[in-house]
Amino acid sequence: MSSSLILLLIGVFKIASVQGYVTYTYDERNGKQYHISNEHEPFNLAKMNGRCKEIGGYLVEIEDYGEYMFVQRVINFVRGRGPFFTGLTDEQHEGRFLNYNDKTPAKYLRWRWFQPDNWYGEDCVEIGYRGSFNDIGCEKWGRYICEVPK
Ligand SMILES: [Ca+2]
Ligand SMILES: [Ca+2]
Repeated sequence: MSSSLILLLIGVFKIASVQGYVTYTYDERNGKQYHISNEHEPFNLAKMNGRCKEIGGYLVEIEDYGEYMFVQRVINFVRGRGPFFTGLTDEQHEGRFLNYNDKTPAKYLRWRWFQPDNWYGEDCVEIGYRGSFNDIGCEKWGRYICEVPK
């Protein structure tokens, strides 16, 4: 099987990268681009969402299973060290996860076993390379995922 066919099957296409990011696009499904930051650095919701805005997007908001699967595949494809931060946070109200950018409620949650556990007050959400979500401290080091709509 050719590598291009494999890529087609998993639906992950790397396109020209934005500086500082590894960039993937999908779609026939939603046409969105996903940019994963290259640097491992202390996370900060406002700062990272602001950086996503600079490239026309916002911190990733996973809306359904299809998008979840795509983002998980991108993370597996990148293979770098995580955690990979999303735009979800429950910093305003414990246990109620909202998208940081527009404060809308999470539409799709797929927690890892025994998560979210709010361990020592974890209010941000990461996606691991094995998929599924974990609440994690918002100040932890990691990379973040921007979503850029059409
Ligand atoms: Ca929490
Ligand atoms: Ca946790």
